[in-house]
Amino acid sequence: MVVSKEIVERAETLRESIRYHNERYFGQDEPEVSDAEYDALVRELLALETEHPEIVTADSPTQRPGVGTAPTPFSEVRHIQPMMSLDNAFSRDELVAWGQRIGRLVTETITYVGEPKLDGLAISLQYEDGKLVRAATRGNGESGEDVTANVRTITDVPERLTGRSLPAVLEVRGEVFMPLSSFDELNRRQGEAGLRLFANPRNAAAGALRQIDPTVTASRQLSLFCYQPGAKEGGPRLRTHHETLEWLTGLGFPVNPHIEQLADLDAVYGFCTRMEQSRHSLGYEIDGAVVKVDSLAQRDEMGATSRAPRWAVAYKFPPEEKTTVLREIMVSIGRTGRATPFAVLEPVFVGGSTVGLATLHNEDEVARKDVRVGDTVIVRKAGDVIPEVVGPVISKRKKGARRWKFPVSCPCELHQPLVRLDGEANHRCVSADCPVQREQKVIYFASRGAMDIEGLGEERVHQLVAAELVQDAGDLYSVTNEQLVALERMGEISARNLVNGIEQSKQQPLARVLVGLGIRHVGPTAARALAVALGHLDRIAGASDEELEAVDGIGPIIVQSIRAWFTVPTNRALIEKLRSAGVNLTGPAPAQGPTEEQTLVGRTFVLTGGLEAFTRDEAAAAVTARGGKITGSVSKKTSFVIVGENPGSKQVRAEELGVTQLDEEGFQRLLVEGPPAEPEPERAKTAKPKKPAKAKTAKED
Ligand code: D41
Repeated sequence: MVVSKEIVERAETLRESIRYHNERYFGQDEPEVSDAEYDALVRELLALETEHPEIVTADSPTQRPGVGTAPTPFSEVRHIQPMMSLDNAFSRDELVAWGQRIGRLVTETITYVGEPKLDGLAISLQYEDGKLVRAATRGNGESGEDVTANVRTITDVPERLTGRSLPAVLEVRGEVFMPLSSFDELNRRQGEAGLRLFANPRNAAAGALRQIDPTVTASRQLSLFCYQPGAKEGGPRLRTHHETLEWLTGLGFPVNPHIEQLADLDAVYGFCTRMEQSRHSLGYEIDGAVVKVDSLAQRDEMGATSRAPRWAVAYKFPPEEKTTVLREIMVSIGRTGRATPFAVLEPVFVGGSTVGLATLHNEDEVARKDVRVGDTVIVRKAGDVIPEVVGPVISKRKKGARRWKFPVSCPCELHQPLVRLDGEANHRCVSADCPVQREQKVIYFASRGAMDIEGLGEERVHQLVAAELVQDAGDLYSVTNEQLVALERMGEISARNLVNGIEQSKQQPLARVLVGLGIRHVGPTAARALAVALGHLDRIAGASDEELEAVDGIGPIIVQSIRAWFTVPTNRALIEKLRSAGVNLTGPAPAQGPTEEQTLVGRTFVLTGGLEAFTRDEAAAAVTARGGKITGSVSKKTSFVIVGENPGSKQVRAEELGVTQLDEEGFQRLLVEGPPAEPEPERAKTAKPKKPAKAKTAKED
């Protein structure tokens, strides 16, 4: 049967838009269509291809694993025994403290077992009468997903156990991972087929395990190492962990050959450092070492907390550092005109993703680090998320490399002067007309901590401003569907979604509008307090200093800043635009305000010095509301130290340990915008700053 031209063409159109949305979703983390709309495209294509198999092309997204998968096609299984997690230690001190703590819980001397900590996915394998009956992911520890069919394709996983006296029921835990050779091979194939590359082996392994089609999992070449029996009925009596591992080996389970018995804490630390030194020669990724008490009787005595056993600890390697070449130092202009220097790097894979850009904070920071264009520099991920240049490798400096000078004018087309006022750390572009500032203001207005307008990210705003459709946030509300469709890379669906997103944002509570206005020092906390206390934007604008200062958490500096903002004519004009567009200007936020996005999970903060817009409690509340933690003292574990006025010894400590410091503005940004998205490797490769904000500075300045 000959397939009509229309069908062939329709299929190709669908493929093109699916690829496009994949790129938005995965590559840029900025989807333009809802999941439902995306699914509809995939379903239509699948239907066409199923009906006419001859039109399937090798590069069709349907041939790509993962596309069209329902959110979770795997059924949930409860683990017979919960799969606990691991407590962490980040330094020799913390490791020793752990050893001493558990030493007090038992009378006999403790011996240990050290294991490489694989950076993969924990899995539970269940055997009945020696036969594999089920495999499940760890999930939340209580229950995971049934991935039996896929796990059966992993050649390391024994289908049948060998040896005598097999337990009737045996559950074994281990880590599924993707060896680097498989990872490289997979990305080579992905690249050849013009498909998205995986950012790291762990993501690739996770993707491979969650395939609908087990033959795809099989082609991804996963591996397994086991480390722990769970539920067990029958089998030998075991007294130690090393005996247990030998027994598991005898049954046919793969056990990591680098596991060692260790006599004391010195030996434990020695093992950890050896592992760190050999981490890049193992053929798979590890992110630390797991240290466990060997004696099972002692383990029983020590017991567990609600989440983790006391008898084991994960020693996490310090953040990985790599060297690369600093190609260029450029300056980006923020919404307040602040000029931030940043490094353009030869892209380098570090801390789990490719880094091409890194902030250099301000002039003094560049001078302190003395990084120069052309230098070989050390790069790492601060707080596990923010790329950072640690410093230059002086021995590799080229002759004639010159100290960097802060550019004298703004990189925007107006080239207005950048000035650094006395007593300030930052340069600012003082022009009220600076188009880059305007653009940044609109980006901030639309960002998720402010008006949260779906589909309106940096790229889109840039397009809108460049097309002169938008000068300030108020103009967003008069942009029409027709105007949007005329833009490049903007389809009908995207345009419609964007118009809807903008329309919906009119209903956002006053506190979000206030944040979106970008008044200095008025972040989410102050904004909410103002909205609750005064109830309408006009009342805030018209309030006396006394009235404003009477609001909880609002001090003279914020009052002054609010005052200053409302006197600027363009700001007043913005408010009038918002008003006539019908944007909600009344408060307060519903008593049970929107819960914050959990953008700071796993990050630890320490506060030092006074902040303008927050009391200590408010700053702490802002962090914890987003899933982060506040602690009292700085350690290597600390992700960020927030440095206010007159900071104390904690800042010194942060300096010593190389913990990233954030000033109040940086902290506000982190709260509103969340940690920066990780660039995908193929995007970062170009490392071309896409915004004019990051336009090249005149080096000859
Ligand atoms: O290599 C690993 N990633 C690893 C993970 C390991 N070698 N041992 C582990 N041991 C445990 C306990 C002590 C709780 C049985 C683990 C994990 N747990 C683990 N993996 C993911 C969450 C917990």
